[in-house]
Amino acid sequence: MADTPRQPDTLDPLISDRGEGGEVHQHAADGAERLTTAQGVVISDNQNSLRAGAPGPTLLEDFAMREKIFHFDHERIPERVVHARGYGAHGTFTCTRAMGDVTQAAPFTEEGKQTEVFVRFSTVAGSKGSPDLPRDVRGFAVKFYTDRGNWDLVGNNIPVFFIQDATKFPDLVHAVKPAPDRAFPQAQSAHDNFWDYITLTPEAMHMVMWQMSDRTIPRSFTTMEGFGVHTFRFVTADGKSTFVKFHWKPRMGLQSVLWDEAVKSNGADPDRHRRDLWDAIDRGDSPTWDLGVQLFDQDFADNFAFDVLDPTKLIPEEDCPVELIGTLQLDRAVDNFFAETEQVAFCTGNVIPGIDFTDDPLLQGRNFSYLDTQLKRLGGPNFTKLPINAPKGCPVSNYQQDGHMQTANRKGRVNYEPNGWGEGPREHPLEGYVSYKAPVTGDKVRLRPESFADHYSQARQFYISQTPSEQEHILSALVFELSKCVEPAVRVRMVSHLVNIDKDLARDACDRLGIADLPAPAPAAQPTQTDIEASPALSIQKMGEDSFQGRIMGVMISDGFDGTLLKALEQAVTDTGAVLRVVAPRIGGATCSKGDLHPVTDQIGGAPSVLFDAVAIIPGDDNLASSPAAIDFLNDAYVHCKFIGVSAAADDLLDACGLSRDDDDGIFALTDAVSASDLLDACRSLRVWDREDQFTA
Ligand code: HDE
Repeated sequence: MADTPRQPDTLDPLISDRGEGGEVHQHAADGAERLTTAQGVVISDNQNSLRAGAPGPTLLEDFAMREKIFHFDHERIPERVVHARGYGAHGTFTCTRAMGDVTQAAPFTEEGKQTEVFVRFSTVAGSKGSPDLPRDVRGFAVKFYTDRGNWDLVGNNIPVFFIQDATKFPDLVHAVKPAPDRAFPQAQSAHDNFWDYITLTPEAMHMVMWQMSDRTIPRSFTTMEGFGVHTFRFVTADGKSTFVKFHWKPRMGLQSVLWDEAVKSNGADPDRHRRDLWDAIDRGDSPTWDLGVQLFDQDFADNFAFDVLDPTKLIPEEDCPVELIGTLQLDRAVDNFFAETEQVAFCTGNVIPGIDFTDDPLLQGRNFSYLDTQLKRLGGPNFTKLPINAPKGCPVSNYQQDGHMQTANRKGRVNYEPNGWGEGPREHPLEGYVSYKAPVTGDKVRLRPESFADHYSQARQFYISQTPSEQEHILSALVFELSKCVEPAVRVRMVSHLVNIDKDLARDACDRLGIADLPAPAPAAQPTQTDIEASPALSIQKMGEDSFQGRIMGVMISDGFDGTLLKALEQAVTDTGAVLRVVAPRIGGATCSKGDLHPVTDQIGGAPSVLFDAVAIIPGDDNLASSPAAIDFLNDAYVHCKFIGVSAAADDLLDACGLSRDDDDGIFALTDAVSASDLLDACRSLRVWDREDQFTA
């Protein structure tokens, strides 16, 4: 639990007295902690710089002021070139199935073994201060502090990537980031440069379908999956290799928000995702994911319809099951955001015995990029000495020395190896990391393998695996994004790719974009496999968790509300393991019909219903029917397909929104404890998707 913040009125008072010239001095009482310079000199006055006379010119010799401002001037470090906006937490990985038969990797050697971890979630395109809910891929990077060294699994919440070769990455990122002349749009792909690049890059089409789906607007970090993306190798101590793909499965189940919610949420609470994680840990909820692996051998790889080294392809769970081998629990927020979340340095090259790379060309390029970028960002080669990056589970001993901010040079004269002084560490051929002996042959060429050439079949598979509601979301996302493109040719080019993915989708896109004729299909290196089967595991709605646990119910009340009913609702919410937030016209509280003041968590204007998973409305004397914020609260909850509980006193507000509790299965009459628990029961299915049928695009 977080420390209780100190109340302002308990701050140590400064004692004020007057100097000989009548000037006021303030100082702390004896025993209070002293403020010092970085050199340890106690500071006498932190409010006034040293001046020649008062008022008078400030003196250069004021070393305390110069040091303070010098340090402040250098507080910022370069933000990450991608994934700048992120949020981290500490936790534990627990092995639930020993994997010694396929890997010697330390976290998996025995059931029950625990390994400390640090996880950083992120968006990709936005800068450090951008909002949490743009349409964007999310990073899901995990640092395992194992007893055989640090292993970083630097993944995303989408199992495939836009490109097949690392050398294309700078172009992709330039295209999605704000244009260099106008410096907008921020944290968005809805612009010409992105779609211009993407439509000239057919290999991106599979990922684009994921990007246009609800996967890129997750409800929270805690309701998204994570994927290692590349095929890696598990390797045993005697050198046997098994291919492996990593999956993180959220215990809360998959859940996303609607685009309109995301847009409004970014205004109402741009920190929504980080706040959600912080609050969940603070409540003691310990967000949890299972680690799953898809294991397969060369034979499977040779017979699989796509190349397992192609990062734009996935292996459907139906073809190769995901086996659960451990759990990740986040239970400790950072003490300091900068020291930990900002300075954490993930490197795909950080592997341990038992984990090895494959020839996936994206992975190979990443292995260069991550180490390189940390040097720029953290200012020198000694970032591994920062506590968040230093191994915790094993000793570190080598002859690396000096460099910026060195804190751990060896003692004595020996700084090389081998040495005849009989001192210092030596390599160990058996315990040390030995690369898998993968055979390598071939000409030195710049050539994409033919087995990477099918760019549309898995894009199609993803689309046909979605529910009609999810397909509609993909279509409207495409229409939204392409409508932001000023250049008509870019829109047409994208539709020509959609023709290769799904003709109906392409036709609907034409219709909604106002493109008169369906364009010819984009030239395809390989034709789309039209017989490809759906994979239900790719759909969020099909994989929903059927639980309201950890979700947030927002109840709107006003003075004179029914206190007994609110209590009943509160109980039902608590019984479900959910959280209740109480919204009222005034933050100071609302008085129930019996005259008792009830605390509230949010004021109506600052808590639109987009911030909640379901809502209830229990008005009092003020029926809220003439409050624009209350009308928006209910209207939005309705169009965002949320479950709604209403007391009889909410009838006028329902009227004001043109709604009635009789014609919607998702609107519940709240009268007593039973109806409150019925509402919470219904909330398990999270959304009333049928409601979408009545809305037109
Ligand atoms: Fe990254 N990526 N990436 N990436 N990536 C970075 O490293 C890069 C890729 C991912 O929370 C950078 O420390 C290249 C795939 C995450 O600190 C940089 C390529 C996947 C994070 C970099 C890729 C990722 C990064 C920027 C194409 C999913 C945030 C800051 C070959 C498997 C880690 C940094 C954190 C960060 C390079 C593609 C995930 C520049 C060259 C594919 C989660 O090194």
